[in-house]
Amino acid sequence: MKTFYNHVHAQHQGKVEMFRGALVPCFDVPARADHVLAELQRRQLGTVESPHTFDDSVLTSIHSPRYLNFLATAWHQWVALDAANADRDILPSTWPTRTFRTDIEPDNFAAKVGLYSFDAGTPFTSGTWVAARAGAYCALSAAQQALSGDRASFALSRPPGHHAGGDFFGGYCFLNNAALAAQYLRDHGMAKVAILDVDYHHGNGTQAIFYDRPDVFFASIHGDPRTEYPFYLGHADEVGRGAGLGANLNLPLPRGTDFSTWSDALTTALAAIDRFGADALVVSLGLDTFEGDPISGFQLKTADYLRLGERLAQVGLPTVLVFEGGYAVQAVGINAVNVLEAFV
Ligand code: SP5
Ligand code: ZN
Repeated sequence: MKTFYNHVHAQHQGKVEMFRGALVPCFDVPARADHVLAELQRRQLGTVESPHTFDDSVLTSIHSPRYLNFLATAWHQWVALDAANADRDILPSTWPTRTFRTDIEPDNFAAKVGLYSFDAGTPFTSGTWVAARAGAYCALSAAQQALSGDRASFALSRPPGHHAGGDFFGGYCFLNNAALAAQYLRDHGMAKVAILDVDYHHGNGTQAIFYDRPDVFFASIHGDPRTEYPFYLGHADEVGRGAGLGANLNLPLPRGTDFSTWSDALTTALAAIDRFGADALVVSLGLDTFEGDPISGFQLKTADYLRLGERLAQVGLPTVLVFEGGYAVQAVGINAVNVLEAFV
């Protein structure tokens, strides 16, 4: 199994995020990905390669040109406001909620940041664009590997991606790595692609991107959005729209859910993916379902990730696994590599 990894992920190193009226240290730290890399190397599981690069047209298969232009120029615009901003991260503070217009991109920089985001927990830093783009290239390279016949490939992307929509960032995500991989598979001969999102948080960005489409099935097992982030999407009655009706499956579970209940939801999700008849599977592999995760509420144990890897392999499809959340920094490497090792 090949892993795609680019060390420039570490250039995305947010300082603080907003939590209950205070700025607290970021949970998405570079060490997360580096623990996964170290564990892959310790167990000698496959090879680690640098991603290929891709044309901008590949990114615009999912993201709007004006959003990509914002991401590419945001840091320059920020420092141009005030040279002292070079030592501060960009954090949104104003948003166009209901009744506001989003068709006009404001000239004001803070207003632009709000237009293209949905929370104050996702700092944009000097290295964010370079890291996010390299992470997207990891996912696309992993998709290429699946197309060339590999049974499984892993994108060790950071920052994560599943909360990012076609034109917004949030939830620590900027480019939707799993969506880009799924679209790449669609554009290169795979007629039907399934995405299974096992991150603790609902993959609102991925769901939104494919909500109207019959060719990409999205299934997600996550904390109930009535109490869990990202709150405003991920309910069980969201089943797709128009031509995409029936191609979206949400399985929200309460805080405190353990592996036995979680595993029943996995059975439901995998049965639906089987009925859909996908040619390939993309897994949004969040490890924040772990009992020791500092911001999440499920109770999965380290050994449970071996069971998850076995179940994913039993689906029998070419599979692209994409790293998402998982904030118990010391455990995330072992848990992620448990999935991968059991899969292969
Ligand atoms: C990819 C991913 O997993 N994104 C998750 C983003 C969650 N952002 C909100 C975090 C809320 C932090 N709560 C702190 C609880 C401390 N006890
Ligand atoms: Zn998460």
